[in-house]
Amino acid sequence: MKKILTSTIAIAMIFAAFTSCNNSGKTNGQSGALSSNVAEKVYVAPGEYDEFYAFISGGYSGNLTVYGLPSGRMFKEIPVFSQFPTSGYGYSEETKPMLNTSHGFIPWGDSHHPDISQTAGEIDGRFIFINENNTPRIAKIDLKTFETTEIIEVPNSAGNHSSSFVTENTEYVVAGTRFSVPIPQRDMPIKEYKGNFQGALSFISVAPETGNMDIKFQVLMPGFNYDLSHPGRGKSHGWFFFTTYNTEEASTLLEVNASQNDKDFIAAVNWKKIEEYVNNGGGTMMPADYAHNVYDEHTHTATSTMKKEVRVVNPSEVPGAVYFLPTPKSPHGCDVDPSGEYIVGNGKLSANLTVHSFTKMLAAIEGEKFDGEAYGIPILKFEDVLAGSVEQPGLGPLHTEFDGKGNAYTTFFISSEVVKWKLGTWEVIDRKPTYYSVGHLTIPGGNSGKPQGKYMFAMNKITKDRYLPTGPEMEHSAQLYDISGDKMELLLDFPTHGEPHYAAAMRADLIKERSQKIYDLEDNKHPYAAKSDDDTKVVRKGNEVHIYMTTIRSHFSPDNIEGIKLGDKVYFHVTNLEQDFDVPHGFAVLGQNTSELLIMPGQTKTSVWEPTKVGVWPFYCTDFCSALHQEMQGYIRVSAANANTPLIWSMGEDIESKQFLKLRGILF
Ligand code: RUQ
Ligand code: CUA
Repeated sequence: MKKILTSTIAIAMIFAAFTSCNNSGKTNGQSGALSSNVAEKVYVAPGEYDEFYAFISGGYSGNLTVYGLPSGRMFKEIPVFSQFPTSGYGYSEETKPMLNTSHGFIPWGDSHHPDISQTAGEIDGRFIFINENNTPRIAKIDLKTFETTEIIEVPNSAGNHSSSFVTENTEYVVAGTRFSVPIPQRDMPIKEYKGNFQGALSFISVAPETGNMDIKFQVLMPGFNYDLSHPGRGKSHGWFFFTTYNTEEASTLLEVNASQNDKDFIAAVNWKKIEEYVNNGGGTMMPADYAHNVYDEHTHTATSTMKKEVRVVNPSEVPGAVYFLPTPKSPHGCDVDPSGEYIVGNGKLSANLTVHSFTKMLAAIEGEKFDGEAYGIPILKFEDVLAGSVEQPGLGPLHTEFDGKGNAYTTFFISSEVVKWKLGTWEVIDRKPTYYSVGHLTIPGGNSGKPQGKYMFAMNKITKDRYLPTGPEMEHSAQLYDISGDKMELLLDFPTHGEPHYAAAMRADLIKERSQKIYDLEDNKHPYAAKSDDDTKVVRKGNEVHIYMTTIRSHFSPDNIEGIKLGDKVYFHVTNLEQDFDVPHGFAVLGQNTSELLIMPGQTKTSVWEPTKVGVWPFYCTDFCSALHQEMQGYIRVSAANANTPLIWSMGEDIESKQFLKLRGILF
């Protein structure tokens, strides 16, 4: 016990020492950290476009934010795992099923690592995937619409952290578990963790045309913590690498107990081999509940299906498919260089940065040079797989990215810096401080065979004095560096939203050209769509009232509704008839227990209202859509439960239609 306490104190002191020394290293505008032409490098003139899109994880916001580089301007927040009143995502009847899980409706998520789809090892800009850590899920966002179109829950997983990275043809999006758990879940003593808990690594197939996700198989690994992962590429395509910590299999006080072993492992998984085994009927179907939620662009509606079983594979069933590469010391990031030869294990507590060689790994496997095994999985010898190490590059390495020109960039949390070093010679070329305590970094095209290395941005955990204070909470700060030269040059600070665990970025052209402007009204297959004012109606079915409503600048149809009674459940099905780019309408009614709706051109969305008071209640458009936006309103009358107010609806009877059209013609 005494030993444990002493080492806790020692670790705490190291952290304290480095954290405090960071703080004194602060620069300010006057200290000349930036050269004078820096402003030009990030200035995007009004009306001009940024060169890159950056998709930055929102962490505990559960969402994904979109930025432009080099300007650092935020363009959008895409709701993924959290309800989002700004658009009604997770509130509208159509999108609520997206947040369904085997634990019921979950309004929040913890998003971590976005990754863009690839074709032949290059970023293709079709989809972006992101993981939810807390209630394990993987989401897919369609980059045509910037909408979340699919979410699949990952059973047998817990703390879905070594996710969501894609293989070089997007064959799979891979999701590894951070916490090992009893599989299947059961009631058992926590102290019996060791040898009984397991870690699931899930390979989720992505259909080439549609992008539809399906869990192809899960590899059930020993009960370690699988922290991060990356696919092999080029020569190592077909393999996937996962860092592990807590190979001690401790269930308590991990800060000490999971730091005992001198080396943990990188697990190398030959997924092609396991895929072949599975395609030949290998593996076992085990019962498991997990939700698969799919959004249909034609009905504008999501459906949630509960799946009942999943295929699991034990590594011992497929000899030669899984190996352990010893890696010092509780490695976090697991990063593979663009050629696929080097696998970097960012050992958080290690003095050096370890790089393994894929070629050497294959040779060691071939020669069967093992250093024992763990739960039947062969352990390779450290010296046999080591490509080299960067000696004392900094303290607390977390993540590494590559520029495609033979250089690597590693973040160091404790010494608060990004260090540039050379692949193959392992020499440090440059180092730049970050403000402060950097976690991830991103180079556009980072996780691919062809990084688009011009910029790199660091995502920092502590902001402190970088901006005007905003109370005790400051948004995290990203810092943009020009990496086109030998030395990195700091260009810009910009705030992010939530906690930016990783980001994926790419050249803008590919996404920009394919970006969808409207939803085709003709193509709207929503069962409650009203495609013109003539289709509008109000239908009562028992105590359910369905209002088929349309919006167009600048009225609702119908805009006067009577005959609703207390105890009714009122469905406003609102179709936006506009067919112009960027003309959404909104909808809100007084007293509704949900968010507003924001309806895109050609789309139908539904808000449910259960009125609790008798009266005449206004509804209005929440998005300033035209000069007559303030006129875009209506009334709905609610009578007592036993009243016999007839159900009637109307729009514009008291205005001459000619005069009305003229008015619209003049104004728009
Ligand atoms: S992990 S530092 Cu999800 Cu590094 Cu964020
Ligand atoms: Cu429609 Cu404001």
